[in-house]
Amino acid sequence: LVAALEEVEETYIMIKPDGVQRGLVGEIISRFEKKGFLLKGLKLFQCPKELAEEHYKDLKEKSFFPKLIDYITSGPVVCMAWEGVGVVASARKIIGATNPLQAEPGTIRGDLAVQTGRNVVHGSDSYDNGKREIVSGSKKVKCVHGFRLRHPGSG
Ligand code: RTP
Repeated sequence: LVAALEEVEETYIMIKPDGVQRGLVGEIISRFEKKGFLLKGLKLFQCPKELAEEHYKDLKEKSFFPKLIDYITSGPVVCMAWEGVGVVASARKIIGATNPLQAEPGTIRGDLAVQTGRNVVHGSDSYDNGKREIVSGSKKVKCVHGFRLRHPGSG
């Protein structure tokens, strides 16, 4: 477990249309920056329906799936790749529970949202899904990767 926590990982974070429309982009980016993670790529992007369906393909059978696709495609999203030790699990903690009313105060959803269907941000739930989402982003969206930042203190 300790070894896993020390591994440098990447995760895919997406500010959803309500986050962009409500002017929360700076606030959300700031929370990841202040924690000490590295922003590796960023793009403002209008997600086409097909890519939204691919991104949420695991939820295809859910009754809320059509609404979810309408929501995600309702305006531009901000696609980002963030790098750091343990960033996948840590980002999920920073984001908070899926239902913002159950998310702890201090988390993004706990502080900034009230509805599950308007929960302002997405974070990959595993390292593998992060890779898949970043690759799908960079291939189809050209949203992330392609440059590296130096870690603080690496000289
Ligand atoms: P995300 O993928 O967006 O980071 O969210 P999550 O892992 O916390 O939650 P997940 O179960 O993967 O659901 C993805 C998104 O679907 C919407 N949702 N609506 N009952 C509902 O109406 C409902 N349940 C989920 C939310 O926008 C959720 O973030």
